[in-house]
Amino acid sequence: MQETLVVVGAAVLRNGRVLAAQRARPEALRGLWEFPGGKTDPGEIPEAALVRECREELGAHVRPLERVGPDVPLPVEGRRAVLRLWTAEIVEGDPRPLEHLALRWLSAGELRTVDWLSADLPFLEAVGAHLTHR
Ligand code: 9L3
Ligand code: MG
Repeated sequence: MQETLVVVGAAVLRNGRVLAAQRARPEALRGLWEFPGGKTDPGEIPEAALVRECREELGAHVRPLERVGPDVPLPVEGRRAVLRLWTAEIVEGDPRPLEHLALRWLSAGELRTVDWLSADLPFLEAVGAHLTHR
């Protein structure tokens, strides 16, 4: 049986806000918001994938801080996969939407004002605990 694919996501924190990213593709997910990240490569440590994906997608160097919540099952291209989330901080650079339509920095009060991918919804409560209210 094929191994479970780990998709990593980063709840990038800065000044009491978290970074949300609006997907451009695939068409079915276009316009929906997510924590940036993506699939681990074969043999790649998940934390390394998180750093690589944030560099590719945001043009910034981030550092994972701590795991947020349990893995969320998520089918990817017919494979068994999970979404695994970390909080993260920026080490260098200012995130830019290199592969997304837009980026937003959300406070706790704004966290539920964007239309999240369903896989990311179970993490919102735990992420919100890291944010300031406004
Ligand atoms: N996905 C869901 N939530 C996220 C991320 C980073 C990814 N926070 C889903 C969307 C895709 C799959 O995982 O179906 C792979 O993500 P990507 O490699 O296309 O970013
Ligand atoms: Mg991605």
